[in-house]
Amino acid sequence: MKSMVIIPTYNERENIRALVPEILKLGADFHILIVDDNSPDGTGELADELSRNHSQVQVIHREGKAGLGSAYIQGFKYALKQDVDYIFEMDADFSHDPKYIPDFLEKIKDCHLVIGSRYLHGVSVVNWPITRLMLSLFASLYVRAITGLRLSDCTTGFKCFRREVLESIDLDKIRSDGYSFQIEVNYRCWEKGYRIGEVPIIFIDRHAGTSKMSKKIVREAVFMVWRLRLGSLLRRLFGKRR
Ligand SMILES: Nc1nc2c(ncn2[C@@H]2O[C@H](COP(=O)(O)OP(=O)(O)OP(=O)(O)O)[C@@H](O)[C@H]2O)c(=O)[nH]1
Ligand SMILES: [Mg+2]
Repeated sequence: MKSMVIIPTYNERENIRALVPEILKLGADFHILIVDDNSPDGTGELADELSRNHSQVQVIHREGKAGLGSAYIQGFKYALKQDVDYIFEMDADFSHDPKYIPDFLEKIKDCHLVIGSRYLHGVSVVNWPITRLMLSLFASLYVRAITGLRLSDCTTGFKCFRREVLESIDLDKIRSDGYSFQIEVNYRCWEKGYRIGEVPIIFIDRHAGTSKMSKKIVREAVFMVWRLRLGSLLRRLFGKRR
């Protein structure tokens, strides 16, 4: 079974230099797709060099910073054209340790989507300021309360999809970006009746580089959750097939 690990990057040069070899160590069945938004720190050039040296590494270059969500959508479309069974989402900054990838593959045997959860057995987040942790925990509670989505960690960006799940979702309809992108994708899978499994991960704050977290990302999520809820209510009212 082949996997493609999609890593969106913006200014992650030092991180991908170390991360790519870690993933390649997992074996020949692992392919890596880096989606770089013309990072000023030269991540794109380093990604090209890694791709020249390792046939398992591929790179998509985009013109400028266009957001995490659209980077993933482009990555998903690319991955679906390849001969791969599983498609991973993963951050470049070592918050997501590749050592957990085998746990995802074990779990996905009886699920359609597996998410790496920071809150499955208590809280397993290291080095985050308390405000950031509270925001993340609150986000999951908020999503659960409004949408009914029963996941311990609704905003995690460490995930593994069976290819058929992504094939069946209308990717062009997903427009959200930061936290909301993760919530929206989970919701779309859940409303289609797909089984979502969770594996525990220890999440460590970024190794290097700077954070892209912003108030705008939080605001987007606050409103997007209502859009999902209302959308599904309206579909039910007017009997439109999902
Ligand atoms: N291609 C692309 N990648 C992005 C963009 N924004 C963020 N990323 C990448 O998406 C991943 C997650 O972003 P992070 O900045 O780590 O987000 P976070 O984990 O919520 O916050 P911090 O770790 O505090 O920065 C990282 O690999 C980023 O480099 C973007 O606009 N385009
Ligand atoms: Mg991060």
